[in-house]
Amino acid sequence: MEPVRTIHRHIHEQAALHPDARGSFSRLLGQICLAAKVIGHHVNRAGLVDVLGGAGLVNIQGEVVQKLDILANAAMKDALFQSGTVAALVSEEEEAVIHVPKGTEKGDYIVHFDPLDGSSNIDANVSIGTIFAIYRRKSTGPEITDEDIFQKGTEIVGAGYIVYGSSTMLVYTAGHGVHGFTYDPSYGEFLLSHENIQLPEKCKVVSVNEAYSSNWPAGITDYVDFVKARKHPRYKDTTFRYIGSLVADVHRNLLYGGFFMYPGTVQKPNGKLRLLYEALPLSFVVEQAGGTATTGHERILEMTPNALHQRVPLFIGNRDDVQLFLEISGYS
Ligand code: FDP
Repeated sequence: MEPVRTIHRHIHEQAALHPDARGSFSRLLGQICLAAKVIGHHVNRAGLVDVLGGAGLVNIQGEVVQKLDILANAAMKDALFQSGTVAALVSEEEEAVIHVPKGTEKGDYIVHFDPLDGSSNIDANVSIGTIFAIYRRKSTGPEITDEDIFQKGTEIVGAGYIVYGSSTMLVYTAGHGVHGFTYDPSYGEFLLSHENIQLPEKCKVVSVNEAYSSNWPAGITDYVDFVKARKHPRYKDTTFRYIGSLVADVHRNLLYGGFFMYPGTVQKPNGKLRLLYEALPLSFVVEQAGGTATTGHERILEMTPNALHQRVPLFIGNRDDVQLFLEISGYS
């Protein structure tokens, strides 16, 4: 029988790579696993209990809030506060920085998260996910400052996501490779299923919502047409697939090889995706897996964020495809 490797064992092995580790980062990751189990449980039971559909609210982004968004947000906050390791949180669902409640143990980490990405797909049973990035607090005073919240992606100490799909899978990196764990309901544990994920060389999939193509800035269509022509050796067997759940699109491309784009449009030059809890964590994961991510002008991980819910155009995936995109679109 194959030895069973749980995520908790893996986290402890990774912690051993940092001789000065005091266990709080491991505790934090452990609590994200707990939140993933709670959210996964509710996602799997959606339809059986009253958690599907809108909550009758609109969030700070002007988007309809789903009941599962609220539930996932609460699960992440509860789990992270219980860890006693966080100094502050940023969530897609909340307008302002979330401070640690009075009487709760504080720690040194700042966590940015999107509790349920792709939530407009929930009612159709399409894969959705949770995305997170972890930073170490910079300031030393009693108050959380902008310096703590608006760090560059190069300062990330851990990032990952959970996909609730045909199974629930947690993918994370703490800077030593990208590792994937599949939830085994009979053990109640995430078990190592994808060790050291590397982006495959080939470009199996290009993902983009072409509905916006008439409003794209010049150059984007040139690249998309170049792929469709299927003349370049990279694109002879490439297919277009767009789930419309960022986390699921990026996860599929990470496993199959590919390139995801969400460009800005003439009306919305920064596109739709959010820097802090969508683009930055996924860019960190994809870079760790050998890929890259850019706005078309700047490496995502080197951007200095200036607002909690800031949006950015995102071009993420295999290095060769990002390079070809930059050349053909004329962005480089
Ligand atoms: P959703 O609105 O369903 O939460 O940023 C949110 C997001 O989904 C991404 O997960 C997804 O990639 C994108 O929006 C889809 O937007 P479009 O429908 O405009 O393509």
